[in-house]
Amino acid sequence: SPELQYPQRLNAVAELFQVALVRGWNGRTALIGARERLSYAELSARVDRIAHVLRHDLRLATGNRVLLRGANCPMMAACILAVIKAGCIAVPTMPLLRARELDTIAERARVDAVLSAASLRAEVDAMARPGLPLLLFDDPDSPAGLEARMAAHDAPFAAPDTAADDVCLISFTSGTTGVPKGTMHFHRDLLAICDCFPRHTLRSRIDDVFIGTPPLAFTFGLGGLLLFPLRVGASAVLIEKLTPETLLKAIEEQRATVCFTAPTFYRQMAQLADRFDLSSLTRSVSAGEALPVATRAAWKEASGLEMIDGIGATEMLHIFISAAGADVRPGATGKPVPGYVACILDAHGLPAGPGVIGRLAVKGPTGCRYLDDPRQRDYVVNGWNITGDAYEMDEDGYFHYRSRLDDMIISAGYNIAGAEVEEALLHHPAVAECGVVGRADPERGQVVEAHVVLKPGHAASSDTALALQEFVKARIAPYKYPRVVRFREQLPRTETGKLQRFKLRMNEG
Ligand code: 3UK
Repeated sequence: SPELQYPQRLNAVAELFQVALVRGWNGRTALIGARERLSYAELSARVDRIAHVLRHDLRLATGNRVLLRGANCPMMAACILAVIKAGCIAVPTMPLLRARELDTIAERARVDAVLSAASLRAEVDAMARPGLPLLLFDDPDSPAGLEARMAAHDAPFAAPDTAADDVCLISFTSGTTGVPKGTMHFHRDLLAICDCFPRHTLRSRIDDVFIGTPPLAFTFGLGGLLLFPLRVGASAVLIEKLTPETLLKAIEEQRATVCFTAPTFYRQMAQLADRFDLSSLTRSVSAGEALPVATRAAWKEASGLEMIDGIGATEMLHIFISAAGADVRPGATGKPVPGYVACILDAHGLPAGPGVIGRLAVKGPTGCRYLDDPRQRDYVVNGWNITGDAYEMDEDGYFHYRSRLDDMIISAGYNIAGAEVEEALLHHPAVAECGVVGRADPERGQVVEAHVVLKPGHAASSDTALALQEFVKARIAPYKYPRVVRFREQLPRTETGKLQRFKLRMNEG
């Protein structure tokens, strides 16, 4: 589409701030953190000063890679933007990663320097990389810290000349199994995601206040809590310590209008929502995992809002199938976001019509470019990105999630999608959360096993287990019911809110 054409020479961050300047947004609020609030002009000046430090003090060159580490806050946001504006490549990492995981990333991405929040330096110090330049931020009293060095430089900073298809971001997948995969994205990709989902589906506006949970190191958060708001002159609230309660409180206090988080967070918030004023919210976006109809209904009941479900992937940078408002069909993720096309591939790798469960394949302005990884040839086939999800299309072109391809449970010859059993269980009044996996079984190959967290006041007894089994049998085809029910205090999840099914299968977490 014509609006996705960008100049051949492009720096995505310079472009965002240039547009902000020309449109007169400089006095508007860009970022709201716990301790500070930055206007577009202030954020732009800070980004420029940090870029000077990177090029001048750290002597970084165009294309050098900078590992970033910090919780969601304005300074972390400014650092990511500065690395990109400096013509370098941002390699953001999740705050909870440990030294060994950081080492793997530093090695695979061949990073040239590290920018870290002072509070998270312990794991950086423990990395086995002597001589790797390290600069700490949020450490204002240290004479060697980033803030002290910034004081020696003035805005403006002129971005070095880069091509629209120069890499500016290497984002690592959370990877539930195996070595993490680095995905490369171009300057133009950062603008393209702003001009697809938020423009056509979310319909972001200048007076929006974005808020939510995904880390900026996760592309869901980088888009939703930084790039999308900056693209339209809106503001973003960045919160370091998040619980369902603190997010609800922040929505109320900041009068947030757009919320980004994962399904389980919405489910937990729904239970507490009556104590907060959520009248400012006009859209809530759910991504990261399949959105159960029961969760959609609970959040609608609590907030009055019809959620915007969207499937995205680190490989694709952001959301590519979604639906909002009157287009929502509960149970379906939606239709391809304008700019993207999608289809279902059958067992022979051919496009399948409605009613066939197959591999989801997508194409659009963004796509998978793994960093030196043989799995590239599995993800991109004939120009289609194969996300690893089993999906089904209906007669009206809506895409329905079924399961991760490698999580499909095969029991006594039947294919059973764990998500369908989870969906059924979530409608039971005693169930707070659940995860359904296949457990190896000598007779059936696999049996369906449910891991259930009960709501307060319900007993983890064999009677409850039986009641849940009967409940599922009455809602969906009886052969899908969980033959094994295990009660847990909580479910193992990643920092991005995804259930770690492999831990359920190993009975961990
Ligand atoms: C799953 C969903 C059903 C799906 C992401 C929005 O989650 C993101 O990226 P990841 O690389 O994981 C990708 C995989 O997660 N998934 C995500 N959203 C949905 N499944 N319904 C959904 N709505 O298996 C996908 O292949 O961690 C999400 C934006 C940016 C992202 N990186």
